[in-house]
Amino acid sequence: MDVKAAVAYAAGQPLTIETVQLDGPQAGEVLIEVMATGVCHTDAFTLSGDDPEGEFPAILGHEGAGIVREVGAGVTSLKPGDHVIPLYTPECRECDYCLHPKTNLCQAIRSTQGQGLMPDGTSRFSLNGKPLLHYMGCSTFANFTVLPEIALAKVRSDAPFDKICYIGCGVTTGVGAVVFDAKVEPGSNVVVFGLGGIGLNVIQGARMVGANKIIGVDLNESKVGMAREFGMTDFINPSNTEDLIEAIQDLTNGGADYSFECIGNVNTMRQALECCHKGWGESIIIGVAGAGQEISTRPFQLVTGRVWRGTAFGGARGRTDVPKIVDWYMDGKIDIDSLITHKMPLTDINKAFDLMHAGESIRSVIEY
Ligand code: NAD
Ligand code: DAO
Ligand code: ZN
Ligand code: ZN
Repeated sequence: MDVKAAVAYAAGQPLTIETVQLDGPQAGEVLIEVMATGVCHTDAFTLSGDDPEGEFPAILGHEGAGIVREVGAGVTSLKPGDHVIPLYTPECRECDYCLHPKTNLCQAIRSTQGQGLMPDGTSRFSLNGKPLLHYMGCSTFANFTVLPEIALAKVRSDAPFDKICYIGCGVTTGVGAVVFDAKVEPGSNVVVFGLGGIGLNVIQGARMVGANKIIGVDLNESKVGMAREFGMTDFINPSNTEDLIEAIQDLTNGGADYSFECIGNVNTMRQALECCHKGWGESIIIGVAGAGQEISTRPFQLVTGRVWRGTAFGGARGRTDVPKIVDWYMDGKIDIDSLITHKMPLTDINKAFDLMHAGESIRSVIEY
């Protein structure tokens, strides 16, 4: 079938709106109509050329929501009409990773997904007979896409697509890091480095679980108002603060119980570890640093009980946890609406990247 897509032909170039061809679902696959998609920093990272896994030409986008239109042979858990959120971290419920209680990193389709291909090693998208690559297994910058059944979370049908698409990445990454990975206990003191689309979701996750202090750290003071609305209790601008670690220790009676790095900067990753409480503080890296960058600290920081760890997709097992997060949104436990600062049609998608680079948006959503 013909579908409308924003094609990334090469790193560093704007996306081009094209009519491309999409083959129907093979065995174990599902055709969905994408109703809305967020534009995330990771799309921009790949488009910039800094992503070592980034391959072109490709159809980017990984933060979508849509409706099942056709299922391939053997698909049992989904049917046409079901509402779904694509999962760049699938959940097969059978691989060693899915069966291990400590990870959400299902590996069932990892190698082909990393190459921009479906599990059978081919692409469903093409233009003038030449294949176009899939992206993060999702390719939501097209109004129809095909995914494996294990990479779709079935969600309730009364949830608005233009909001729940954000659960496909940013919301789940931030809220999930608090709830599923760190498992922050009520009364904990939490520090959040970076008050962007991820950090704000960490803040509302921390508020939801009953954290005590939620301290935000950012260089940009314009982020403060929204962060307070989401639950931030204290704010520190490192550029006005002589000793950031000491300032955090003063506010938290010795250090954070949990810190979250939501920037992707190796220097703030170090600060996030070192602001943790001696003996038990845990620092969780969410930000993705540039290719080839390395983190460092004095090993004594770890010897004395601080813990350094990271999270992908908030530790969520997508088919199991994403429907729960949709319920949290529909029950008013988390706010998504205020974070969707811009909406536009696919034809304006390059504006979404411009707004992101200018720091003017939290999330832009494309509605098909
Ligand atoms: P964003 O640009 O919206 O927010 C980053 C914030 O950090 C901004 O408010 C900025 O002012 C602030 N900042 C920048 N440099 C700073 C510094 N030196 N000190 C203090 N504050 C600083 O980005 P985002 O969309 O929130 O994404 C954050 C990171 O999370 C990115 O690296 C992204 O790739 C990553 N990410 C990770 C996952 C995952 O699963 N681990 C998923 C999605 C996104
Ligand atoms: O299983 O080896 C693996 C890779 C899992 C990829 C997880 C992606 C994590 C963060 C990238 C940013 C997401 C938008
Ligand atoms: Zn698996
Ligand atoms: Zn993302």
